[in-house]
Amino acid sequence: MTEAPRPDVARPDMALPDVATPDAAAPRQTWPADLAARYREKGYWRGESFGTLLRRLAAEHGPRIAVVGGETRLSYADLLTAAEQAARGYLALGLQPGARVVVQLPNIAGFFPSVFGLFLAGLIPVYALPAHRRTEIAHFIARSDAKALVIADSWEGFDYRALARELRKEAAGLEVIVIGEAQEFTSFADLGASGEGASDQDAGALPETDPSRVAFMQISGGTTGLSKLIPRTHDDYIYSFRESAVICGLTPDSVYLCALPVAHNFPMSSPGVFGALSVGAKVVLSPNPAPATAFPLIEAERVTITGLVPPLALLWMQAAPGCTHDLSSLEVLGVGGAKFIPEAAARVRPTLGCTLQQVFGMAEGLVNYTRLDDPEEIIISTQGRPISEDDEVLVLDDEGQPVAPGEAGYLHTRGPYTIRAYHNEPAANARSFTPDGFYRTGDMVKQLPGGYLVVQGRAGDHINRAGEKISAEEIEDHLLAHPAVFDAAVVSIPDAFLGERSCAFVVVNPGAERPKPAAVKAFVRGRGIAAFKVPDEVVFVTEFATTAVGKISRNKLRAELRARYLEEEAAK
Ligand code: OOB
Repeated sequence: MTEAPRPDVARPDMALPDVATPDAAAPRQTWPADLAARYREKGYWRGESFGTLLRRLAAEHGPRIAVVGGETRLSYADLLTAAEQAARGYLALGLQPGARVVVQLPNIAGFFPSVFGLFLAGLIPVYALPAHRRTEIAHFIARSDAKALVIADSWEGFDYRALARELRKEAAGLEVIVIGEAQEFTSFADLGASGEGASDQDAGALPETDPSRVAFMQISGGTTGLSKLIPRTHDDYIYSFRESAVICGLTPDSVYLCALPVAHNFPMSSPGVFGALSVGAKVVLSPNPAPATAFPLIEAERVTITGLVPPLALLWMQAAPGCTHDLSSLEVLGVGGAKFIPEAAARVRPTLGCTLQQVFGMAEGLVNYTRLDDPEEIIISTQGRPISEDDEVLVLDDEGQPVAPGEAGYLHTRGPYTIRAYHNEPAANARSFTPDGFYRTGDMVKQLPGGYLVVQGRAGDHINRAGEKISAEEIEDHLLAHPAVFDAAVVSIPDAFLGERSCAFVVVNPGAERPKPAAVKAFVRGRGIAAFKVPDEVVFVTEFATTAVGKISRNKLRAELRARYLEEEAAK
C-alpha cells in the first residue's frame, strides 16, 4: 500500500517461536517492552485473564442473570459453574493448555460456558462464524494447528456434525465437541460430568493462565487470499471491552442484545457481550437479527443497547414505525462494520428513538466510537474517535508521508490493543505492519479536529458486503479452479442496501463453452465456502486489459473493470 515491504528485516516485535514451550506453533503476541510497561503503568493492562475475570464477576454478581439465549437463562454463578465443569472436561479429553480449539457456534447460550471453559482450561478458542464452511474451517484448523472443534448440532437447517465428519477425513485426531445431539461425537453436556475426570481432587486442578499471553484468535476479514488469524491477549482484549463499556454507558442495569453473530469482533467486544458481562449487565442472544425476531426480545427483556451493521439498521428503521412491539427501552444503537451514510444516520433517533453510536473497528484492534454526548453533527457524519489516548493514529499518503490535516489518507495505527503480527504469516506481516509496528489498516480516512475519523473507502482489495469482508483474491482463486475459467477478477459494486455487492468478471478458456452465471455461482459455493462470499453477479468478458510489460496489477484491473461496469450501468 504505502511503504515498501521489508520482508528481509527481522523486526523485534515479530512473533518468534517460543523455544521454552514444546508447542512451537503456539500463538504469540508481543509489544516492545517500553510500550508494554507504559500500558501496564497506565492501568490498561491489569494482569487479569478471562478466567479470573469470570471468577470475579461470579463473586460480585452471582445470582444476577448474565446470559439469556432461547429458553436458557444463566446467572453469573451458573456460568462459572458450567464453565469450570467444561474446563475440566476439555482437559480430561487430553487437550493440553495452550492448544487451539476452533469454535463455530451460533447465538446460543452454550457459547458462553463453552468459551469460558476453554479460557479456564488455558485452551485457545479460534472463532469461526456459523456461515463458514468446509474449506474455511479446514484452513482455520490447519493454520492454528487446532486439536478440537466445538460446534452446535445443527442451526438454520445446516448440520454441523456432517461438516465435522468431512473435516475428520483430513484431520483424523480432531476432537469434536457438540452442543446438542452429539451422535458419534463428544457431547458438551457430558464434559466434566461425574465419572469423566470430575472428582473432588480435580476441582482445583485448573491451570494458571498468564494474562499477557494469547487468549484467543479472531479471523481477519482477509484482503489477500485466505483469512489470517488474529491473536489477541487477555490483557489487551479485556482492556478494549472494559473501556468500551464505559464509552457506551453500560451499567449493571444495561441489557445488551447480541443480534449479529456473537463470534464477530463487533458484537463480541464493541462493547458487545464481553463489555456487557464485564460490568455485570445482562446479555440477550437473538438467534438472528431480523426485526421479527429481535423486536419481541427487546420488548420482553427491556433491551437498552445493541449493535448492527448498516443494512440491518436500515431494515430496523423500516420496520419500527409499524411495529406493535415496545422498543422504548432501547437507549443506544451502535452501527458499524461498514460505512453508515449520514442520510441514514440522521434517521436513527427519529425512527427508533435512541442515540446512534457509530463504531468503526477492526478485529486487529483499533476501535473508534462517537461518544454518546457528542453533538448530533459528529454522531451523524463521523465514524468516531479511538478508545484510548494511547491509540496512535497516522493518516499517510502514497509515499508514507502524513497528509495535511483534514485530507484523506491511509490509516495506520498502533496501540494498547492493536496486534503487532498475524499468527504464522511472515509475508502478510511484512506487508501489513510497518517496521515500527504500525498496522496498515487499508482504510482511507480523513481525520477531523478532536481526532474524529471519517471513513472514505479502502484499497480495492476486498468487498465489504453488509459488514462481511470478502477477499477478492480468495474468490478469484476459487473461480480459477473452474475448468472453463481462464481468468477472473472480483470487484465491489455499490449496492443501495448492502453497501457493496460482489461482481466476478470472468474470462472463459479459449475453446471452452461459456457456463451459465448460476452454474459458476454454484461451483464457487460447492468449493465449501460461506454463502456470503459467492459472487452476487457473474459478468463474462472476452479479455482483461494488459500492458506492454504483461498483466497490469490486480488492483488496477479491478478498478478498471469496476469503473467500466458503473459507466455501462449509468448509460442504461
Ligand atoms: C469490524 O471488524 P472487521 O475486522 O470485520 O472489519 C474491519 C474493517 C475496517 O478495516 C473497515 O474497512 C471496515 O471493516 N469498517 C468500517 C466501519 N467499521 C468497520 N468501514 C466504515 N465505517 C465503519 N463504521 O467490522 C468491526 C470490529 C469492531 C467494531 C466494529 C466493526
